[in-house]
Amino acid sequence: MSDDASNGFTTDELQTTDVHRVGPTLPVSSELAAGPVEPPASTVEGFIEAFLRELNYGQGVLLSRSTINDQYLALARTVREYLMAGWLETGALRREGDRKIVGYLSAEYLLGRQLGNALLATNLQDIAEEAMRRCGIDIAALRAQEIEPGLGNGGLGRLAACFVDSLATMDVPCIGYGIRYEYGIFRQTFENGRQVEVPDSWLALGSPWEFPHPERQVRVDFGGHTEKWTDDQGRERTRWVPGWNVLGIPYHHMVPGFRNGTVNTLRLWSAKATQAFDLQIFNSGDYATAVRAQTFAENISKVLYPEDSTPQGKELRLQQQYFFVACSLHDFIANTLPKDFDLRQLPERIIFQLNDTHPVIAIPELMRILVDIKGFDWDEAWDITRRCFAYTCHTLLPEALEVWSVELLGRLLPRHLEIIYQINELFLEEVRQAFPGDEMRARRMSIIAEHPERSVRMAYLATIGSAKVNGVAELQSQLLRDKVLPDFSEYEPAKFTNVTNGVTPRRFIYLANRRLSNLITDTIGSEWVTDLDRLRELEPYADDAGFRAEFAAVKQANKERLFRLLSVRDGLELPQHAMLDVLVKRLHEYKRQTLKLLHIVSLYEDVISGTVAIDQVVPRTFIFGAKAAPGYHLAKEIIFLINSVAATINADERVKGVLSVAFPANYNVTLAEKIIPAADLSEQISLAGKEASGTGNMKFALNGALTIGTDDGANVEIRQLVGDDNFFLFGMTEPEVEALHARGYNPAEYYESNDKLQRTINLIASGHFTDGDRALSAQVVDNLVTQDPFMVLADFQSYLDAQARVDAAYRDPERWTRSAILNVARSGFFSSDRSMRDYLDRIWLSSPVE
Ligand code: 26V
Repeated sequence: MSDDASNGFTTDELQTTDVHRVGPTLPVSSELAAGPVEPPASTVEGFIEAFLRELNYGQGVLLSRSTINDQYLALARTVREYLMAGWLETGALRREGDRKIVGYLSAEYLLGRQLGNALLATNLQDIAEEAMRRCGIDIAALRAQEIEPGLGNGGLGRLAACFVDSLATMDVPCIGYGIRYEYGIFRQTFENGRQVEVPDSWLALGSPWEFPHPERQVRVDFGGHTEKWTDDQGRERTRWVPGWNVLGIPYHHMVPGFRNGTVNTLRLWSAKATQAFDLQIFNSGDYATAVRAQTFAENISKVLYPEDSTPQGKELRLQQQYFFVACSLHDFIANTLPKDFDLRQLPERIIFQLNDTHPVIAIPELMRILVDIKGFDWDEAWDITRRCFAYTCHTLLPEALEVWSVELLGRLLPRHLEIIYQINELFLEEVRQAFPGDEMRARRMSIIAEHPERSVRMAYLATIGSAKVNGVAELQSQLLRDKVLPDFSEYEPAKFTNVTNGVTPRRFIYLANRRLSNLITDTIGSEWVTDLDRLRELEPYADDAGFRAEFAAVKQANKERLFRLLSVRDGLELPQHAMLDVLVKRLHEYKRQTLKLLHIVSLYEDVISGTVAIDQVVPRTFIFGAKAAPGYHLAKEIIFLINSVAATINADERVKGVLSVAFPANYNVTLAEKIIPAADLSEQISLAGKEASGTGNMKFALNGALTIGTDDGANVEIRQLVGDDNFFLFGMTEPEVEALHARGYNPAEYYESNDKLQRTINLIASGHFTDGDRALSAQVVDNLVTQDPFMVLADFQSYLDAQARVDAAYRDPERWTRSAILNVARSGFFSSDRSMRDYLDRIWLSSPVE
């Protein structure tokens, strides 16, 4: 990017790439060609014609010679055509209008499969199915061909995907910015019960949903040093003299709204070596080094980091963060804003929402653009910058808060480090003025931490540089204010707010649960799809025996669909009529998969020890789904133990058909869409005060599962809405957890004093599930009995008691179904459309627009 001085404050000197602008701009309608951008006719015949054209002329094959993959690609491109006019139009309206745009900055987007969603958005499901049938193709086989873009780890990435869906559906202008990882979250396989990671080559068979734009490349600098210089007005300025650079190539994805014609854009950046860089080395004759250098540059977007809780301080990760942020800011300022845009108006045109701290380097980057390149005075630049950003914090775990060592940051981004120091100095001056003599406070609030090494606290930088800071559920937002950022919330209380997470009903009800959708629509009409509060109208039907029977039949059919899938996919044969008890989420100690395991083993132990007769046990099938970060040793031991317990219980004739455990490998969005609609019981059992929100919990409730859960994250709000009678609460509250910590928690006391707990743990420790090899369960067992950092043993009895209440409720099918219906009817609040309205009202429109 150019670093020359400028007099004006407009966008034009950032115009360093090859974007070709046609001007003066024509009205959108006259720019749309009559031919190819006009969607094919929305008839079966029109669809077949477009499909065959794609197959023949796009894919280059005849139908009779085509593979399933050919057919899938042609089908995807056909559906794309129907979205194209809307996409072009939406883009033009965004550029020409003066509405404030949301720039969602997220290192992760866990999108899930695209075909079904595109068919849904265009209302082409039935037409496409019939068209394929007439071509002799089973559309289900084509759907199954798609590898989901798994460009995220879990909740945070999936939330970003739900949010962009809602914004498009609500016709809010939004550009989602992120990274086009060549490899997304790893594919999980099990070998002898142990997790083995396989690279996720999601691009291998072609990627019909993305549009590369190499001509819109952006250069991103790294390294080097800074220099002072004096401009022609005699002001001392700084310029960054970078050491190396890479190119960012944008890949565009369509984000269609639900049948409203709006198609927003997701812009994902891919790294490429710069030519200049190559040539220099190639010319020196060192071919091998040149190729290595190229690989080095392209490594930046090669792979998603699969850790989602403990920052490793990896250099490549910081490179990823700056890479996509620099590309995105540049893209917006130079290519999206009009050429002569007055940057003093920037906060009126854009709000960059920071999805956790991963994109926070955008704050000093915007300062650098404004001060170093555009020649703004610091104060004015800072005033603009602070109004362009808002920050969402997604965690409460102290170890998940990102910090970057000053050494690394200064080496990779020397100018940004200077800017951060300057921001910090001026901010701490303000704090000292507000709290004279309170030097400890200033030290606590410093962006720079001194121990264990000098480093930059990204959450502090985000808070200081943003107009608003939000948590993702009521409880977490409160704890954020009280425990994580107390000094900041005391200093600027109005900055802090809550926006409870939500999920998109399009994917997680309509697409995932067609049977339930049809039942709901037949009962209350179809408005609920974009107005989820309408689900309330189902409440009276909870007391209608006929409706309950239909509802129960939907659940049963979903279970059977799941079992068919698990049989083919994983070779699992599960009983048809058992309670489906589901725990699916990333594997983490705080989420307490081990607590679920103890419950299962205790039920099993009751039977094999003769304490409980088998015919007294409510039949249950337990489903686990969980990936562990590859470097998270204990999490991987827990996975092995779950698989060991599953193998033993499933093979034991004494509990056959009554207790079954399934752990299908590679839990992802695609599998979630099959599991969640089939679930009876949703397990949300984190230690209170640890799960920021959870979003799986919402998906289950909306699909008619009852929750057994702690008072944590959004569980609190789910329980308040569905009512205590329809939610199984257990465990300590967050203040009780704190109090126990303060007293000194000793898990051994619980082990010693609870006979059932002791028998359960002893059975695991005995090697019963590990072919007699005690060592194979020792790490998990020892950790529980001696450390138990997330107080599994302390909540064990309460959990068992709640599970007994679950059994009692399940024995009464009418009562259970009634509760399940009320869960659906009362969970409309958890639509991500509502979350988006909250962001709009409380955060994005907080500065004047329109
Ligand atoms: C953190 C880190 C730390 C550095 C290493 C790489 C990495 C990658 C991702 C993250 C994000 C962790 C935070 C997160 O995923 N939080 C989850 O956000 C969900 C959406 O708000 C929320 O429902 C979950 O409760 C919360 O755990």
